[in-house]
Amino acid sequence: MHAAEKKPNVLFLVSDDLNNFLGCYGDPRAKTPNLDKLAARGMRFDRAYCSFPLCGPSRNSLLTGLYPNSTGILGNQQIFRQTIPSQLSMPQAFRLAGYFAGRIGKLYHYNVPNSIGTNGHDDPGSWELEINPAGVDRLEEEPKIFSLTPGQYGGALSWYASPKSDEFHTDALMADDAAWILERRAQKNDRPFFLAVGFYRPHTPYVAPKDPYFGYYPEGEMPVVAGVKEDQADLPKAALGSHKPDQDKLTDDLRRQCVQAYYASISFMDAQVGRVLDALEKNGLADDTIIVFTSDHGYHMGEHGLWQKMSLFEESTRVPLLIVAPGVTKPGSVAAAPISQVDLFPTLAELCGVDAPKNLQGESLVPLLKDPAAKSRGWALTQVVRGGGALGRPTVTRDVGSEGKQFFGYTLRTPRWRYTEWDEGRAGRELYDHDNDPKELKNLAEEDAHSSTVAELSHQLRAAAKQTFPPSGETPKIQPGLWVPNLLAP
Ligand SMILES: [Ca+2]
Ligand SMILES: [Ca+2]
Repeated sequence: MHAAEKKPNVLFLVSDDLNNFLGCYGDPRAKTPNLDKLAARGMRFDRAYCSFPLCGPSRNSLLTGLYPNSTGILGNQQIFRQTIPSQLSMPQAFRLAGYFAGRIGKLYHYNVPNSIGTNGHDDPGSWELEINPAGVDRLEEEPKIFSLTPGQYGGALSWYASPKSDEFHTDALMADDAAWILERRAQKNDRPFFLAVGFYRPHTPYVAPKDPYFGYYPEGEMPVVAGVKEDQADLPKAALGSHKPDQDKLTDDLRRQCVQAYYASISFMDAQVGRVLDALEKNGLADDTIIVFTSDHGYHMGEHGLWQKMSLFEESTRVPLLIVAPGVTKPGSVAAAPISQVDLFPTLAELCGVDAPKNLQGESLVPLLKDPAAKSRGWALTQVVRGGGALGRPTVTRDVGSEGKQFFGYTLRTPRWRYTEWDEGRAGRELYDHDNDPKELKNLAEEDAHSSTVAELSHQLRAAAKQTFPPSGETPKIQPGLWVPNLLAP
């Protein structure tokens, strides 16, 4: 193939449970020099949102370009091959277009830390090469990890300042593997590549080398969110439904340690991103490679009294998104339009001239990449499930709330507002004015002065939610007998 005909490569970097605690997003504490440098090279999306603030549903959605109501995946431990088996995933579409597609670490859902070093709930059809390293964080250090629920590390708040340096940890081993693949790809230079690297940090347990990363964040200087009781007074119960009982054990000292370890894990992950980007540069690939960096959903560090994910507040739904597209994005550009991660598949397909399935539900961000003021959809929709065991086996249904078994929360983000309905409003509504209340502290939904805004946004939210279902009218369900992914370390 002649160089002129060659399609661009894609380096797709995704972090796990990372919110916007990054220097390039204005965080006052974060030491993230590599991601800051990446943001300066291309476009930073300031209002990027996941479709569902939980690993499995979000990743299935992002990698298929379909909302969770169309993948049928509303919980972890499941994959879209069990619900919509013939749908092409994004990396699979690239493979069919002649790309080398490789995966290192967590792209589809994994139980962290137990599935580190395995294929997790992977989709083999998406890749021709999969690499699953495991470092000391998985293999040696678990007995030393502090956890709010002793013995549990993935769901419970848990952390450890490791005495072992970077090169022993899983995310650093993944950066090594990425560098190796990039070198091989540059040598062979036969096909373009789609290389996906899924870092595990800063997902719990927050394990990172003590030196230097914990030292960047002195425990006594870590913030503790104040005024939680007053803030919660105007909230429907469902808005706080992601609270876990063991989090009542948190003292302010533990909160500060938790925040410190979360930040330390972010800086450690940032250093590994830097090593992958250095390898891209060193192998002469940077000018021909589109770089995407994002996370699978946002994360709470005590805002509204919440920790981790599964809420519909800004902190849990918003994700970092940086895109460098050589010849398309301008250095240091910023897009303020609300966008969704379902938009990534159509975007990369357009940038690379790859045929995408016709049923994708997002829209290409290429106009925004060229001009951040370009017209776009103007909203992003995120959903979650409450009741009926939201972390168990929720199912897609249009009859939400019926029989009191489970109900959906939907939240719509526009440039100015966040509007949320729980069980179509029957279990509460929330309205926040981001022009005046970026922390979403004052719920305006029941105030007369805002009734016309609520009516308008409610109409818009329901129209948007309708678009998240497949046009056939059939809601996807787990089909018995279909391939069940290879599981799992105990
Ligand atoms: Ca996650
Ligand atoms: Ca409030």
